[in-house]
Amino acid sequence: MRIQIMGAGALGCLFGYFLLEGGYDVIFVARGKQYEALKENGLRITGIEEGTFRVNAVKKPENSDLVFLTVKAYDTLNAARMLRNVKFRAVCSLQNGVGNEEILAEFFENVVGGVTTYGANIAEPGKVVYAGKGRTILGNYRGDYAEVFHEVLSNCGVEAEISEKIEEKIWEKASINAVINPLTAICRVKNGKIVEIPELWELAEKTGKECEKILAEMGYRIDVVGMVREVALKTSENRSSMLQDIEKGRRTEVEFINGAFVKAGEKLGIDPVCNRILLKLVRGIELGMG
Ligand code: KPL
Repeated sequence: MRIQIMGAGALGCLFGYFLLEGGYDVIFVARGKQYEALKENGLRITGIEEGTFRVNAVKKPENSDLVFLTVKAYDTLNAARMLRNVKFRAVCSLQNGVGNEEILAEFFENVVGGVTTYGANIAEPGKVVYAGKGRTILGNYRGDYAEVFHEVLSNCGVEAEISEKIEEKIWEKASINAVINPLTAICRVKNGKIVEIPELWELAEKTGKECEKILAEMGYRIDVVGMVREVALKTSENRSSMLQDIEKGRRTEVEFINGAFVKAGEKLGIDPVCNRILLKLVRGIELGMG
């Protein structure tokens, strides 16, 4: 079976590696230096597991059976437009943020929503650090392919769960990111420091409670504060994806994370003070980078 990783960055390469280990024919769609490095030297994995692999790296998507989408949320529309030109049966998003599946569902019949807390960093182009084992949850957003993606991951030793409430799980993951990511990105600290530094934990709790309130209004009862604590401790040595983006001078996904809570809060009559401040601070850093 041919499986395509659309967006072979840190997380995309980690899942691509799992798929290679599971014996699948994997296509890595990447760009820039990452593409060059993957093509020239293959994929190097270090951290929890190690190995070097020759990989099929391409710049544009090709025909395949399945697609895992791991591009940044602000690139989803662009990726969907590129994928429209090739043939595949179904796409599964493993992205951060809210709204990706909605965009995909406008283009494709079989869309699986997914969230994962696996941690991965790019040490240098083509070299990915497998930093933390996580949980992966999949669910049908449009069509009926969640079971197929689940079986593929199981065959690779990646334990995933299937949820009938994938939208709730996407918001749940976004709430964890809404707390950990901007605080680590603004203060330039690893995830564990959120719990360790009292000043940061105070802000984490306030933001987490605000997310809980917004989610409750949407009908989701989620212990955001408890989950943030658990994930920050489990991935304590990880640099959040937003911190990595800021360190590399790249745009972040803050608008699809805190921005989504700001929009939802305003719509539901809850003033999203913490999310708005974090959104504006991260936007300030992004714009200040020039
Ligand atoms: O999803 C993550 C991210 O960095 O985007 C967490 C779970 C916070 C791990 O770093």
